[in-house]
Amino acid sequence: MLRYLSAGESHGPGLIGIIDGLPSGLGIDAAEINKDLARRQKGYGRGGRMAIEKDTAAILSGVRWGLTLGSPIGLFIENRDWENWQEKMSPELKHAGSLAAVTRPRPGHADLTGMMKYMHEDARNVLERSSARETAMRVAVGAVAKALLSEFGIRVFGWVRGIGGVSAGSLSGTPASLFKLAEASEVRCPDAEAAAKMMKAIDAAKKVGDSLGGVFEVVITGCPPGLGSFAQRDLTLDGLLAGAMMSIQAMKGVEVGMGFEAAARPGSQVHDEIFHSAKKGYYRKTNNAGGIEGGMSNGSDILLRVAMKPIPTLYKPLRSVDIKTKKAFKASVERSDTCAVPAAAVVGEAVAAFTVAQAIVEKFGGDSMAEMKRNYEGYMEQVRGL
Ligand code: EPS
Repeated sequence: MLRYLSAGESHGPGLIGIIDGLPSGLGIDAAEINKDLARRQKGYGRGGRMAIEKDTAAILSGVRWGLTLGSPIGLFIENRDWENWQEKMSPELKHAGSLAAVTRPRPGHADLTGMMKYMHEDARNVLERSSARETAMRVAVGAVAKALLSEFGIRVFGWVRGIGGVSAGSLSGTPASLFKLAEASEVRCPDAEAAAKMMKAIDAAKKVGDSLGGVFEVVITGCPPGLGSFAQRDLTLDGLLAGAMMSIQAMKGVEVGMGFEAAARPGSQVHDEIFHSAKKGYYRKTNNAGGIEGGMSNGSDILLRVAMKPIPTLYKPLRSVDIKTKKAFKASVERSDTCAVPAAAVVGEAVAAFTVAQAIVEKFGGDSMAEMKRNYEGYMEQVRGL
């Protein structure tokens, strides 16, 4: 079983991650992890924090001379901002009270319900962990998962489809070519014309202290047929991917393939017909299913589309209530981003990569890469023979 846990507050010393269940003999390069961490930090509309941080992952365990050992991998990402918060976020009692409590919960954030649930009178005790700072570790863990996937020819691409109601036109090209265009764009959108409009929308929102959400897409290529299962509800690959996406802060909806549009069409215009040739084996000319049928990957590209709500921290704060006085007040203002959809696309890639890596480990098992690859090759030969 492949799993991971993370820990760490937004303004604590750093973020900790432990990945358990990877086979031995997998090549891990910290530079590849750091590349994705840098991608997450970029994007038009990001706020002041990203100017402070320069996220890099230290590999503390589980890797020796570039290869996994089969033991748990420990990762650490330092928060540079910790320098400014050592007393304010200190674990020591003697520093208690060195920062005023946050008592005006932000609508849309975890603040109020988190205070109720954990019996806190200071929303900081909630927001420190509910902050999207945590996604830095998700991206590091996702980069490790991508290393495993690349051994099986699986690649994960993410880009932005829309921001604040501005949407890209129809995107044609291979996932790799769209990804290349997106990487060159400040809002990570392959459509340059739409990207310029998105940046204008971000400028306008920033000017009035507002924030913007949007939609990103993740495409996974090279999956063998048969990851996930129809046999048990908690094994369906679409269920697992949708759940993983929804677990990212601020995500409000996930579509697979044609998504919600399929609900409005007759079946004859939705389902992908099946063909066979000696060269290609079984194949489909369309991919409305988004690469998943019956909870299993079917061998086509997996297509996911995810909606992110606008970040709830507004410089033009919404109405809230002070939890001490119960009087109406404007919500607290924390430093924030105007738009983080370009960064969310990178986080989406990471959680998708980890979820598919879990399915790969589940299906092909093995304690070493050699054992896993043997299992994979044997299965692929069997599939080709059908
Ligand atoms: C983030 C770090 C945070 C925010 C943002 C994402 O840092 P700080 O709170 O110090 O500014 O910039 O998180 C939110 C806006 C949020 O509401 O959680 C990061 O590393 O991505």
